[in-house]
Amino acid sequence: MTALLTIFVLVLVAIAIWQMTKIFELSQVKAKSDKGEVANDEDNKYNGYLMFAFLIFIYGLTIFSFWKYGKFILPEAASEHGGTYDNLMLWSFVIIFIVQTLTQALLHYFSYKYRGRKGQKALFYADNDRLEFIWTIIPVIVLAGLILWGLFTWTDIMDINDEDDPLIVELYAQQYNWTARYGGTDNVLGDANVRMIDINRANVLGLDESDPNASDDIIVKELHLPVGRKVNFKMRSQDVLHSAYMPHFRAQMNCVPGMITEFSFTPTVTTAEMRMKPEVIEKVERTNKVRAERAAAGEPNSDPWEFDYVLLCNKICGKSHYNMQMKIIVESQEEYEAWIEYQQTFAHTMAANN
Ligand SMILES: [Cu+2]
Repeated sequence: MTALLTIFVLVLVAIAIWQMTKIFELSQVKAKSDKGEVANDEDNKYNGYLMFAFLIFIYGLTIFSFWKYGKFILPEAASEHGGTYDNLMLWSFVIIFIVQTLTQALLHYFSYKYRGRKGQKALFYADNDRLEFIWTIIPVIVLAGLILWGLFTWTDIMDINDEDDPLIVELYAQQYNWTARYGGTDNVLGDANVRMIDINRANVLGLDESDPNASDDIIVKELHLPVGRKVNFKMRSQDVLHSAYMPHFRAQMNCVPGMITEFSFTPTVTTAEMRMKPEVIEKVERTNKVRAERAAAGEPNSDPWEFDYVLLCNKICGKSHYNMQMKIIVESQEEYEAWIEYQQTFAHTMAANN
């Protein structure tokens, strides 16, 4: 890697020297004659056509990207607020796309139309009130609309309250893994602080043993969520800034050392249901094809893959940041209860380690 970078830097230095020599040469010939160096009508026409060629190139690139990379977008949102969020995003992109397509066409067309021609003098246009009014008022209305819509959506999504009896789950981030904690039968998380972490006794999250709410807390390495029930997440970080990112639920919240941040959502699609969606089936097939090729070549990371929701870290928090993840399973209420029943409580873990 270092060798590659050194070669890259040397190539760049060589290009810089070559360019500088060219500039020096050009500055020398200027004095001799300015006949051959000034663009004539033929040159300008040629450049005008090149403008059109470039326009076709960027449109072509856009179509190519849609065709080639369109399949990499996330599947349909698996949370209650996800649809509203996706809608806002879709409309913002549609507007940007239309404006960009039109303005690029106009920009390149006018560059051609008003190319340099002998004897042609540019028209000086001081101002036009009506034109300026139109190109000011349209963006004002569109942008104000998008911002207001965004603000309402944001307020709606970020309204974290304890109505509808939400499930309380703590997401604990540290370099480089996630731990989840459930409130247990009382659905209340016990107090915790990094200063109370006791690795020897497996008190990995620093729970306060004297807090009665802590004894029935359940600490796990795999997040199980019952479908249709609101979940209030409380995030903590042990060391540096992390970010809890659950892309399929359109959720992300920073985890900041020394404070508790919150996010709330209601999962609407179970893992099993998600695995049956055509776009997910296609993605799994595509990925496993690549993995089969890797396996045939004897390369690592080639085990067949099955779709699962994930919690990822979305802040570059160190060298293994890329692999900081936890599996999320959305299931029926019964399946969730059956699972949680078999998890050890904090009091049990402490008793076992005493
Ligand atoms: Cu991280």
